[in-house]
Amino acid sequence: PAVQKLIAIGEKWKQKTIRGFPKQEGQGKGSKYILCQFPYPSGMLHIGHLRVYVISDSLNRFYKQKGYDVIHPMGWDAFGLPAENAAIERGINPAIWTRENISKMKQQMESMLANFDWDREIATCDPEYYKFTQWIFLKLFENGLAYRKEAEINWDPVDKTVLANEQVDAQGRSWRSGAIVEKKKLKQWFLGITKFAPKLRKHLTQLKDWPSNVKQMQRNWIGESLGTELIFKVTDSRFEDLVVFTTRPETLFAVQYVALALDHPVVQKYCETIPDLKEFLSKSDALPDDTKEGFHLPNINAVNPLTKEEIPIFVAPYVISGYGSAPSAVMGCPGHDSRDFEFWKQNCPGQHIKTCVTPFFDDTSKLSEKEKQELIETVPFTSTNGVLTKESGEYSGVFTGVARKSIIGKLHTENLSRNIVRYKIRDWLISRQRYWGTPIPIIHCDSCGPVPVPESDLPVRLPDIKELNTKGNPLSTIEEFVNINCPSCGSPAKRETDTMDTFIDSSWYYFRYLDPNNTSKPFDCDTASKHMPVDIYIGGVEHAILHLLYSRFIAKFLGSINAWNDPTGVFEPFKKLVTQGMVQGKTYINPDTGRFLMSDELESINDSSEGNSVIIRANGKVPIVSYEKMSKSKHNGADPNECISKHGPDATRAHILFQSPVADALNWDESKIVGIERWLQKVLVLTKNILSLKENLAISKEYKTPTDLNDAEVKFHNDVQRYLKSITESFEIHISLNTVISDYMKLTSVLEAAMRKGEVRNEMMVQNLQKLISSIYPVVPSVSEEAAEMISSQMEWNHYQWPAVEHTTESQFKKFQIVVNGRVKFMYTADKNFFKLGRDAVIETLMKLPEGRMYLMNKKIEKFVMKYNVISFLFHK
Ligand code: ANZ
Ligand code: ZN
Repeated sequence: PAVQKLIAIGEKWKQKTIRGFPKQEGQGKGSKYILCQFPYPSGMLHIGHLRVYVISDSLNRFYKQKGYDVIHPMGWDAFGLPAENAAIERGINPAIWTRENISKMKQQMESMLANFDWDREIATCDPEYYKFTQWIFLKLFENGLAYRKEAEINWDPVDKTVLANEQVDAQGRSWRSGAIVEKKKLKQWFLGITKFAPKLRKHLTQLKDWPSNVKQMQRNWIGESLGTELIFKVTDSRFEDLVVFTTRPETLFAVQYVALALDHPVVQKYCETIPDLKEFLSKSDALPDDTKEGFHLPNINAVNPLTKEEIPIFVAPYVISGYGSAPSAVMGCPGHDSRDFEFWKQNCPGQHIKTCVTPFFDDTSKLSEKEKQELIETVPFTSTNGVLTKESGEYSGVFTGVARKSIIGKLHTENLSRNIVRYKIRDWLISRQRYWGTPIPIIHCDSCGPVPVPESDLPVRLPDIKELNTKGNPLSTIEEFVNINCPSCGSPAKRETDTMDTFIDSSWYYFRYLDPNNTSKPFDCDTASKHMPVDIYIGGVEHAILHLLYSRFIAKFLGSINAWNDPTGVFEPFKKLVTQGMVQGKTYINPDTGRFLMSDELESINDSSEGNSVIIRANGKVPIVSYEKMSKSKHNGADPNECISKHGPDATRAHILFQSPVADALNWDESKIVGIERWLQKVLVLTKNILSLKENLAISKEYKTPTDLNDAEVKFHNDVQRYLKSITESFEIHISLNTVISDYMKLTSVLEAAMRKGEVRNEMMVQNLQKLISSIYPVVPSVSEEAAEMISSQMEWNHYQWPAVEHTTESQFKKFQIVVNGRVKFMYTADKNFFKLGRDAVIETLMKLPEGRMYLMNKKIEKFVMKYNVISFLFHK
């Protein structure tokens, strides 16, 4: 019944809470842009969504109560494969499927009482939106940042489309379908993100409010290395010099070969004359990335620029191509690099390994002689710190760092070296051979080449299709779509039929929210500049690289074409980033078979020692229990709708925040929600009880905490302030929402205890009850409204205002120790300014007390001292 009440309260206040409350007048704190990552409209809100939206909605309501103009929008990342696949399965248009899902998910967001600015709602599949995705593409094209080239690409054989590098995991699998990605050569569209690599890298240091692990992931992905290009001349004059990239020029004395990437021009040239090489190349495509296969190029050697020694040249798939500006080549140093070491062992087995760097031990080294010797004998010795050996000519005995600089300098004067910064990141491949995405606004003309669609012809609409029945790109089969005249010369031409990666749609949506109805521009410059960057961005850590890197790139690009202004000049889109941890489900495994068990295969038993435990129904055994990422196959999913309908929206919201810190993984355990339900009931009962206090109930709006507090009131007042301060800071500074909930509970208990003991005056009880009810509003809005309704029926107050944290006070009273001849004889509680009465008045007052008469009467005072809380008498014996 108590739980029923919470559900009913949720229902009663649903409309009011999702609409939110009117702007708090006269506070003028400015605006706050609080954004959570928008969902893909799959049709089902899952528990991970619920977690992000509870976090962002709580912050939204908190800042509104504080008097900010909060922007808290919601929309739909609506293009993408699942819609297309679902449409193929069901034989309907993906647009219809998507729309239906959007309306279902909107309802689910409403049942969790999420308060979003629905007047800013966008869906990336709306022509009004993708018109401007296309506009951005055209601007990129205009600036040389969108181009088409033949490239070896990642092909997902299941979804039959190309993937960006960022969308292939370390095991070579598609991030979406999980299929092993194949390599193919195709003409594709790319965006020039590498041009922004230096800024994307550098500005990471300015993102003070981003989690460091996300910044580290981006740093690794961008992969800046400060290195040197060295020139190796070759002994065959038909070829140009080889340029190798190295971060370790001081290892030149131990270089034993040069290795070329498969697509190096020298390799391509040799290929024409050596059939074996051709065969090597064709089979190399299938080799894993860490392969140490090699092909020795005959009749040609490279010349070490420092020692002038001639060394062999290999073709080696482990040299990554297209990485950096020059064609890829490395100098192979088996003695100091593990990859080179493996390569050498495989291709030149048994041959000598050169070294030129040896460890250096200073006096403070803690290593034993044995350990030192072991380190000296380690091959390869890969540390960048050490000294050069006697094999290193004039550099022998010199520290690696010093030798590096000096070798670079020497070779530089001979035009054989130059310092460069190189980035690992590649340009962003955005072509997708699918229907449900933003059409690329380009027309291919035989005489003019790729011609941009004129801005006035945007959007290039996706042709309406009744049904999609094959995978692959249906646009190329629609004649009316494909055939068009060239906007430049008028002759018959063909439209581009690739659509864009959906990550482009989501790379600028936060701008569109600020000006969602603009029909002439993606967004107004002044409006965007006023509200950007987003103050708090909340989302999953799985987007650490993909979405967040793309968004940073596009925001910077839009800044570079003056689409928005940023006085700091960095054009970073997200000021503070909150990455919420994954929600994991309780998983039961049969210990014998390793099979995941469904809930109806399990049975609860009451084991008195351990509380509730679970056994497998079929065999009575105890299953293995763990928490894992929720998935259908593990039968460990939790349904947010079910939780809301069983426990009400507020308990669900508070429970999800209480279970773990926002950044940590959350092990979903619904049984623990009872603690939250009890707390919410306590709040309602407490409200009722305080309101039933008879006297002095109706406090005026101007009621201030009185100054004549007794000890109990002082403690009560100070406890309340302490928790309020902690709650405020948890929202404002730490975003520590689990502590907010525990502070709510403690605050409630403070009021409850005071109520029970009756030591605090009624007005103060009511005043601080109001503070409690206002402060819980961000997380549990319907219970807060319910309690506020009860209070407001008796007095006027604004529960939407965040309660001010008052100063803590000291007691008006103090306990004094009365000391006679060095011993404490009794205590006396008096106004803390009791001393100020002066010696005679103090003594007179004390003499009136029974204890005073007993210890102080008829004695001759030798000495009298008042200090701190001690009143000391020395009597003559
Ligand atoms: C000689 C050397 C000696 C190297 C040594 C390392 C250790 P980071 O810092 O990760 O960028 N390298 C250069 N280009 C490469 C390519 N296209 N494919 C594969 N490897 C390549 O690594 C820079 C080092 O990676 C470079 O320094 C080069 O090997 C290798 F004891 O040059 B080094
Ligand atoms: Zn033309």
